[in-house]
Amino acid sequence: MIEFLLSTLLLSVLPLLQTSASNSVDHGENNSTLKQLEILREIHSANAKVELPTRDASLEKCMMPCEVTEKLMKEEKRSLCRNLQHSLSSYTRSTRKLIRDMMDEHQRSLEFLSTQVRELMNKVQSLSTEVLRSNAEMSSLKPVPSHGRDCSDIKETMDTVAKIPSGIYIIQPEDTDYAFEAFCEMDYMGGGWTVIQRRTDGLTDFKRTWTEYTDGFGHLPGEHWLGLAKLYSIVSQENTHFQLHIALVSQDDTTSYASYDDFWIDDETKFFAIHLGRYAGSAGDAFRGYSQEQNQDTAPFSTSDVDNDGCSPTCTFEGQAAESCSVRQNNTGWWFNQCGLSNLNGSPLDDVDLFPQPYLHWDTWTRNGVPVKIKAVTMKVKRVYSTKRPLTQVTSKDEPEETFVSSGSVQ
Ligand SMILES: [Ca+2]
Repeated sequence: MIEFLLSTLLLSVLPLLQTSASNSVDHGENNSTLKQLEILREIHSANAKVELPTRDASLEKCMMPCEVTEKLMKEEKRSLCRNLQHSLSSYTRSTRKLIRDMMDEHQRSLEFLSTQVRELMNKVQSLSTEVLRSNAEMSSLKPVPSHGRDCSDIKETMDTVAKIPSGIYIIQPEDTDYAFEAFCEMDYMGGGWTVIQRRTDGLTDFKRTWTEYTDGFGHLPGEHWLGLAKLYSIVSQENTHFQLHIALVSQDDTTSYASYDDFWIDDETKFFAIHLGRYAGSAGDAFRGYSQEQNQDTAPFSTSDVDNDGCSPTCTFEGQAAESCSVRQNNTGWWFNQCGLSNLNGSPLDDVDLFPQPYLHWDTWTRNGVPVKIKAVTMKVKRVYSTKRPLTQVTSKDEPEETFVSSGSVQ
């Protein structure tokens, strides 16, 4: 059977080989092809002579052709094997390289992730430490879980039991349906002071809108504005009136103060207009200034977005025309009146080189005729108990007393 197939194959290949050989002979190029052709001819003639033998006889008669065939097949097989081995080894090499590259890539990714995790762990650690430290620092500033109508009320009701410290307390003024936190100064001048404003380090932005000045902003233990709505609820309680105390610190660490024996504000429908009693102090009555044009008493509150400053159409501030006192003073809120001599909410102008003036204004506090540069201020209110003097008389302009002077005067 094999011989038959081989013979058939040779018959079909021979003409091609002959043609190829003749071409090669013509050019004298390929002797090996001729040899192969000779071998194949031999095989063919041998096969042609052979009548289909019996199995036993064929083994003997086919010795030569079979050997050649076997040789060719072996060579073919070896060639195939070599190719296969080559392909396999090449495939193995490329697969190994691919795996190596992937592992390297994974290793790099793992190292990157490890670094990330380490950095995150460090951050978490440092944040945890920070939180613990903050908690430890703030524990002394946590609001005391006691209620009073204001800091004076808390001082009176609690201080009879034990001395109470300054700090944040929860207060709920009379006739209000909500409680809020406020900083109470319990040591300063007899204690019981509700802080309504504090400036110390310039870290709180006082460039704020009407809503923010109404609601309050800042950090109660540090710089803050309690809020006009809360202030109104405190100072408008029945059968009370409040003293306002303004403590000032200059940039060269001298202190001064201004005090008003009565202080209240209107509600929001009247833009929280300020009402001041008689002045006492060492810093001068900057709220009223030196003339009626500078008088901020009874002035409504103004912000950059709610303008009640009385500049119509403009007024002069520091030698320049101003349409809005708030805008001219870096969008801060105050009881401006054309614009007046005080603004304790002032903040540094964005371009301080152009306007290097101090930003906290209490311009009746002067030295050598020049307003003192102020770096810190606290505004606070305290209940004043005097049943002898109704509010209408407190603001009277012709009732001098030992400490407080009548409205319009400047010390
Ligand atoms: Ca205006």
